[in-house]
Amino acid sequence: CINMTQPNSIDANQLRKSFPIFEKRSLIYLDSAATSQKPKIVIDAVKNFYNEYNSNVHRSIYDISQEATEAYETAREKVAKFLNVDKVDSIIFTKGTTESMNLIAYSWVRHNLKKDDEILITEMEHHSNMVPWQLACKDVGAKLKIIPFEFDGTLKHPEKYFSKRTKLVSISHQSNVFGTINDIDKIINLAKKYNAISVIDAAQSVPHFPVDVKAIDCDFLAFSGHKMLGPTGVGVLYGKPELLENMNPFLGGGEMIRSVQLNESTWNDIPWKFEAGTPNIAQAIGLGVAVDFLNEIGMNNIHNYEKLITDYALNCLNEIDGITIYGNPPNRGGVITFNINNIHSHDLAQILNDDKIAIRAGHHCAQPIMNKLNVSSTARASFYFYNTFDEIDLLCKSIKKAIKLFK
Ligand code: 7TS
Repeated sequence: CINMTQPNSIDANQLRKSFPIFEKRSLIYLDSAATSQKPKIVIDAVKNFYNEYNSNVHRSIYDISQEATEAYETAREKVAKFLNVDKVDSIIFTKGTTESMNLIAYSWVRHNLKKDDEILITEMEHHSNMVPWQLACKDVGAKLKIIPFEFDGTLKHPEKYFSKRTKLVSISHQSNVFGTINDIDKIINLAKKYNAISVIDAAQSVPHFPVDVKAIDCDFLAFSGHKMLGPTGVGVLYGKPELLENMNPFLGGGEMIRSVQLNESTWNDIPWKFEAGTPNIAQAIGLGVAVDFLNEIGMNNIHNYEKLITDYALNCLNEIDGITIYGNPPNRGGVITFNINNIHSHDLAQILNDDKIAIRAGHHCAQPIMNKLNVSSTARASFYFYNTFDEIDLLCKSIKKAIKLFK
């Protein structure tokens, strides 16, 4: 492998010390696209909530309930600031990207689309940015149109797929298979030109590089807390306030109402109109602390470091005989999907696991990509700022060992 030194802005070995899991076990964790590891301060924030001020939010005047409400709403403010969003009430806490997409599909699409309208997605979407639209299209008689990907993992001429019937376009900011950072500015501009709503699946982008919602000016943006150092069970839907205000609620129940009579009800203001029931309080507070941690490191530093470690990994992996790396997008993040000749990805993952290396094997919730690549499954290594260049060397060494075993 070529010699590369780490930039001074990120010291992965030092940062790893903030993550208890790396202290407790020998682990080369290369599956951060599935979920990231959690720093101690996030785990402690969740623990402290339950130990010290566990109570429900938005409903009681006693001290700990006020504290819980304040911490929960502060987390929302932190997320808004992180995204450069002025209006905090445009940040809705959901369970994750999947729920955020379903919220749009139920509360916007099913009320605004009719027969023969079109929703536009791409062929490289995660199932959670595909299936909710399939279901909604079926319900309203709309059509789902697909922008195909090229084998280099990019999208060519997306403008060809827009029409005056396009009412919503939803696209991943960064692919969880190819690592492609898609040109969302182009897509959002096309959406504006065609008067369509733009939705950004930011599950793989917000954790890894600065995302300025004001600058990109999309209508909706969704991501998951657990991929950005936060707990599972909390995610975000950003929506333009004027859209959210005119949308019907998604789930009905407590919290989301203003008044309830026996036969009808009125709705709370945004964002609470979309947060029915007791929310994931500890998790949202944990996400706020994760945002603090990311800010401290600096999203630009994270992005630059991941670019270096990904280039390094690509160089090392490309030297391996019999490897196929899927996609070669010019603008990419830290996700590399590949196969090794004559070794099933599950067998490879098993052998790597013996060396304490965690990679993902399977379809990565993107079966249409696998179908087009004509494979049933692939191996995937994905990186975060806590991965070291040494770990990449060990990954390549372990893959070479697997090749020898299967000879
Ligand atoms: N969108 C993208 C681009 C994703 O990568 C994922 C999860 C989701 C949406 C769904 O997120 P969730 O938190 O609601 O589940 N991606 C992966 C993955 O690549 N491996 O495991 C989960």
